[in-house]
Amino acid sequence: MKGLFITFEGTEGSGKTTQISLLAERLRSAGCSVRTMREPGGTLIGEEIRHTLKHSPDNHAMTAEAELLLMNASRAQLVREVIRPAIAAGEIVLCDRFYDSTTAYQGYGRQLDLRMVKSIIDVAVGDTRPDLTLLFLIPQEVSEARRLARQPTLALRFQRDRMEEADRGFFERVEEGYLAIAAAEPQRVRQFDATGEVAVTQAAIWELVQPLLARDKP
Ligand code: Z5A
Repeated sequence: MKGLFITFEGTEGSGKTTQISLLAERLRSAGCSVRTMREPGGTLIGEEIRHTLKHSPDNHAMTAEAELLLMNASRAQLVREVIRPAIAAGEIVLCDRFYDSTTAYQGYGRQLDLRMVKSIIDVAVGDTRPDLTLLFLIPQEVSEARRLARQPTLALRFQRDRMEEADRGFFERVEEGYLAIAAAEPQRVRQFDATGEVAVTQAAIWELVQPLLARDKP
């Protein structure tokens, strides 16, 4: 049986990580073989790239183009080393961010040419595309508050996060990008309000995922 590939998208602090772990637990209890991963990262090479992108003390001067290529270098490795083999083995792959993040953050947020962004993504992923993308929507203020709440933890580790240092206009453009992506591909990208209780979002996600599980059954 061919596996399933589900991606999770949205702005910072929208609850993706929390929900991935709950969904993985539920799927495993239902007897499914599940693989969870995050972008950028998910492989040894990808995690090194993640550090460079986010936390390296020397990354202040990174250009938007370098950022675009590094995100997709990490992705090219993850797709070939982990995602494709897992799908081929019939596993359910849950990925915290995938190429829609690049369109939203580097395309809309950094305002790089969208056609160029798309062509780089195409190189990184080839025909590996998600079966379903869950887009978590939360208001900017909630996202900002959750971002600020973890600053002390980062400071304790003597870390900073370059990606989170962008201004409000950047995050507003990211949100606009996500809405444009969802409007262009409503079948694949299912958006929902993620401001409610964790259990409410969890139930909404299960409604969307469950039909896909039955898909391959006779
Ligand atoms: N990026 C990019 O620019 N281009 C790309 O192509 C890719 C990524 C792939 C990755 O950051 C950064 O890279 C990201 C986009 C960029 N940057 N920015 N800026 P990351 O991997 O470190 O983090 P993230 O993906 O942005 O996720 P996150 O901020 O860690 O949040 P989350 O996973 O969506 O949420 P969470 O960790 O589950 O929850 C956040 C907090 O809220 C936590 O304390 C929870 O307990 C709480 N929470 C969760 N759900 C709820 C509800 N329902 N109510 C109340 N509180 C809740």
